[in-house]
Amino acid sequence: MRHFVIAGILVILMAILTYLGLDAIGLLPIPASAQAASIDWLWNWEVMTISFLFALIVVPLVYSLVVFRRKKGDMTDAEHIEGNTKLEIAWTIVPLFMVMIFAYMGAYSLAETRRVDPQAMVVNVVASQWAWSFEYPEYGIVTNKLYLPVDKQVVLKMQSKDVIHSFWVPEFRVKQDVLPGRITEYRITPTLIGNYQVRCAELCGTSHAYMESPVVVVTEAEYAAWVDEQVALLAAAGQTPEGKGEVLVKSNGCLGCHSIDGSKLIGPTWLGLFGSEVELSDGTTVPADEAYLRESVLNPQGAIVAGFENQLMPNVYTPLTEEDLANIIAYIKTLK
Ligand code: HEC
Ligand SMILES: [Cu+2]
Repeated sequence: MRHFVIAGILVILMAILTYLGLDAIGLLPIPASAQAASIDWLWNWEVMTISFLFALIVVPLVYSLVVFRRKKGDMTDAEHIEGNTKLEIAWTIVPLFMVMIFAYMGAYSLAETRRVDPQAMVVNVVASQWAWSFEYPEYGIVTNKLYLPVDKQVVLKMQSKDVIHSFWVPEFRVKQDVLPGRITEYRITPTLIGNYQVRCAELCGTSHAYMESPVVVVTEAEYAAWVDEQVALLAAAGQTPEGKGEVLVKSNGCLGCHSIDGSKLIGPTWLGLFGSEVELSDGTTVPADEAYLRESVLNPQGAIVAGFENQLMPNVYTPLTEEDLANIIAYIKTLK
């Protein structure tokens, strides 16, 4: 009996220490959505249970190893135990109930994250190898940064152009696959103003690791101002070829890989590209004229820019019309 009491106290101590230790590591990033609450609640109960089970197994094991060690010179056999029906029933029923309780908690938490607000705002998401593109259907805005107003539910209607991707903002907690040929929904209510990243959570090819885009949560007023600004830009853009080109490169996710400010992303920057001499991986140099830009988009596996890998630029832009291409080139020309 004495052993049970001591081991019992040690189990409780060990469970508390394990839980506090796991909690202190900060296994989850800060929660930034209303949906995070029920997920973190479930997660917390699971970590507590895991800590207790860990202690329940490890403490009696180590305790027995130390306390019931064979004494020197003791050659007698251990006591023979035939089994214990009560114990066996207990260790079948107790875990069964625990698993059932967790199943219920899991279902509750899932239902909480899917709670529908009929006022939710809609954003269409297109994933492609290896960029995200966001469309605000009410305004016709297309961008590669997801702007969201705080404390308002948004429903993302997501679709992939090629393989399976997965939309994941760790601070929002919820994760959802994005499939070709089918629209999947992702509901979230951001609760914390700040900058986040959406990252693809489904291995989708060579540059999967770089498939990230900014997610910006702002106040209601800042959001309205951003929408106005984008709508004005869009109206102005519709007038000129380079304006149309800018809209096209945003909606096709080009800016996920090409910067316009000189910084190096997955692909070369477009700043100062037109009219420059491009060094290719085979050591030759070509002038970046209209023909070269056109060829680079239609046949990315042709000439490869030195310092970049082949296969990284996707081969999916053939649906662009000649006019689209001319507009894109007109836009690239403006980036001096
Ligand atoms: C997934 C990343 C990615 C996307 C998306 C992408 N590109 Fe590229 N692009 C690259 C890489 C990497 C290179 C350099 C390797 C090569 O030449 O194929 C490149 C090269 C180019 C070049 C030649 C640049 C130079 O400096 O010589 C042009 C022009 C270009 N891309 C245009 C586009 C356009 C237009 C789009 C959108 C319709 C686009 N790219 C989308 C990755 C991408
Ligand atoms: Cu992906």
